[in-house]
Amino acid sequence: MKTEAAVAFKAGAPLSIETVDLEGPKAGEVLVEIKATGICHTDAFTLSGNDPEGLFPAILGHEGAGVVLEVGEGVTSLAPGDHVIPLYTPECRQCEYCLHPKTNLCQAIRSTQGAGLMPDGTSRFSIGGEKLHHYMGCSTFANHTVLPEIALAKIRRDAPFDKVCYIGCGVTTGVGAVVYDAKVEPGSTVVVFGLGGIGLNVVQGARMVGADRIIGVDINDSRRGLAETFGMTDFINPRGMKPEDVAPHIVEMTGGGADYSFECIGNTTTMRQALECCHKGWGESTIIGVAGAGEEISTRPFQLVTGRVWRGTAFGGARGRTDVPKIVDWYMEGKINIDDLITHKLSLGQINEGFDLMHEGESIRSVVVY
Ligand code: NAD
Ligand code: DAO
Ligand code: ZN
Repeated sequence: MKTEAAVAFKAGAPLSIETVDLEGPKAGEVLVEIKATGICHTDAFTLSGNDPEGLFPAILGHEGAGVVLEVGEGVTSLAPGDHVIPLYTPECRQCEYCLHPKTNLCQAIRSTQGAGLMPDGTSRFSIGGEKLHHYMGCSTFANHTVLPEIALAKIRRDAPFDKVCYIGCGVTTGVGAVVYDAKVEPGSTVVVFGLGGIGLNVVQGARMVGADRIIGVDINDSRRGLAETFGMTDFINPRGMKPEDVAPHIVEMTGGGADYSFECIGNTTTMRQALECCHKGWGESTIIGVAGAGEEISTRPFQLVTGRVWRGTAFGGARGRTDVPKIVDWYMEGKINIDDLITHKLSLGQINEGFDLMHEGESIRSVVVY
């Protein structure tokens, strides 16, 4: 079939709106009509050319929601008409990783997904006979896409696509990091570095589980008001502070340090601050932000010897097919707020404006509605 897509022909160039060819689903695969997709920093990172694993030409996008149109041979858990959210972290429920209680990093299709291909080693997308790579196994910047069955979460039909698409990455990553990975307890003191599309979801996750104090750290003062409506109790703008003074300042204002901190920027200096603002003996810091290729983190090992814990999370520790439908329920029940984080709605033809808004710090989330 033919479908409309925003194609990334090469790094550093704007996306190009094209009519592309899409082959139907093979065994174990599903054809999905994407109804809406968020534009995330990871798409921009890959498009910039700084992603060492970035492949071109490709159809980017990994934060979508849509409807199943057709299923391939052997697909049992989905049928035409089902509403779904694509999963860049699949859940096969059979691999060594899925069967281990401590990780959500299903490896069933890891190697082909990383190579921009479907599990059989081929692509379903092409243009003028030239192969186009899939992206993060999702390619939601196409109106129609094909995914493995294990990379689709079936969700309730009354959930609005233009909101719940954000659960495909940002919401789940932020809320999930609090709930599934760090397992923040009621009454905790939580520090969130970076109040963007991920950090604001950490803030609301911390509020949801009953944290007493939620301290936000951001160099952009305009993030303060929105963060307060999501549960932030204290705000720090570190501009003008020496980098080495940020953690001691937080330790002092919390009377000993954070129970939990989250780095939601992707900056190795703030990763160190996030660890070192944690409470001696028990404070845990979770890295969510993705640093540039080749960058390294550092701290004095005594920080760890004296009981602080440094960890990281991908997709909020969520097992997509199991947990994403629950997060959709939390949204529909009013337990989490997505509407106020979606600051811009665009058509596919406006997708490059969405990247501009992100780079200018003007948007929290732009959503393309097909
Ligand atoms: P964003 O740009 O929306 O938010 C970043 C925020 O950090 C902004 O508000 C900015 O003002 C603030 N900031 C920048 N430099 C700062 C500094 N030195 N000190 C304090 N604040 C600073 O980005 P986002 O969409 O929220 O993504 C955050 C990070 O999370 C990115 O690195 C992204 O790639 C990563 N991410 C990780 C996962 C995962 O599974 N681990 C998933 C999605 C995104
Ligand atoms: O299993 O080795 C693996 C890779 C898992 C990929 C997880 C990526 C999470 C961070 C990237 C940001 C996603 C938007
Ligand atoms: Zn698995």
